[in-house]
Amino acid sequence: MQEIAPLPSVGRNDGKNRIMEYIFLKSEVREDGITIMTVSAPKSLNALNSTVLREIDDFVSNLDTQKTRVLIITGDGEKSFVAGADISEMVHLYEKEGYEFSKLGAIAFRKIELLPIPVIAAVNGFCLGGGCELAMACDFRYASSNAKFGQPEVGLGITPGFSGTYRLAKLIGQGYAKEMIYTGKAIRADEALRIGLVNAVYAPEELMERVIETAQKIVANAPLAIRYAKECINESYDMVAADAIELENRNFGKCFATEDQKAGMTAFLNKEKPSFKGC
Ligand code: DAK
Repeated sequence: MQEIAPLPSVGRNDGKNRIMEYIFLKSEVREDGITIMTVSAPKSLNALNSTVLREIDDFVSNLDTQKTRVLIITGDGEKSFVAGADISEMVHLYEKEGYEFSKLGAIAFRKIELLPIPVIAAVNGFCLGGGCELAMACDFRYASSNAKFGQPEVGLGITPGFSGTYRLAKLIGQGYAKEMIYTGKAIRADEALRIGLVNAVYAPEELMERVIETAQKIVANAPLAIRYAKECINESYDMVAADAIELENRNFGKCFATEDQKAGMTAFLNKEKPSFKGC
């Protein structure tokens, strides 16, 4: 039986700042409030091994969501977003390790879903299995025209994991989800657009520019209002209508305790552009 390797790379402190050093992640923290996290395991088309999953967890857990207002997740290179969980690692696992591996991904992806800021997946190629599950943990997805989406797990003798069965069915409906999962077939970006798995498709060379454009529009809005709206949309999925409406009422009310609500409405009445502080 193979043990899951201990995390070989995490952030460290240099006395003042936390320094992130990862093997399989690259990150760019931009001045405009946008951070880009890139999964980078080029030899395996950015497949997710347990170290990548731990690094994603570490990255997301330590992201400064005051400074970063939108997170973009993408894959390194032109061919692949993430080609799934790492089959060369999974082949050696037995039940207990399979369960641990599953938890690693499920916990990391849930942290992405629950981040108090929007997360956009820029899907730049193969988006298979665990890759599709990573993309689905993001708030929404833009794809390049060469992207391919699929849940090929049953062809490997396993079920989709990392909450794939749950999120895919919620996102595109049970019929399409079951067809994708039972057949394991990959679908093209235009088909993913048609069934609502992605919001938009762009030429590969245009993709990141378009994602950043959308992220900048989000950054211009009130961060707390976005945070409360995200919480309502995420949580109301699992609620009965009365609870969902009450949560919305509460979060709407909370906005009136913010300076940004006064700033936004005053700017509108003065025919000015608002400037939001996030408080
Ligand atoms: N894992 C490991 N290595 C991979 C990989 C993967 N998922 N995908 C690609 N690679 C490696 C290839 O083995 C190859 O390595 P070398 O032979 O060069 O050493 C290299 O990347 C380039 O790949 P190809 O030579 O195959 O490139 P092609 O362009 O010909 O094909 C492809 C690209 C993406 C169509 C093909 O590589 C492919 O079919 N890859 C596997 C895709 C796949 O089946 N992905 C799903 C993996 S299963 C769960 C939790 C999680 C999951 C399941 C359950 N529980 C909690 C229950 C998740 C499961 C998965 O994601």
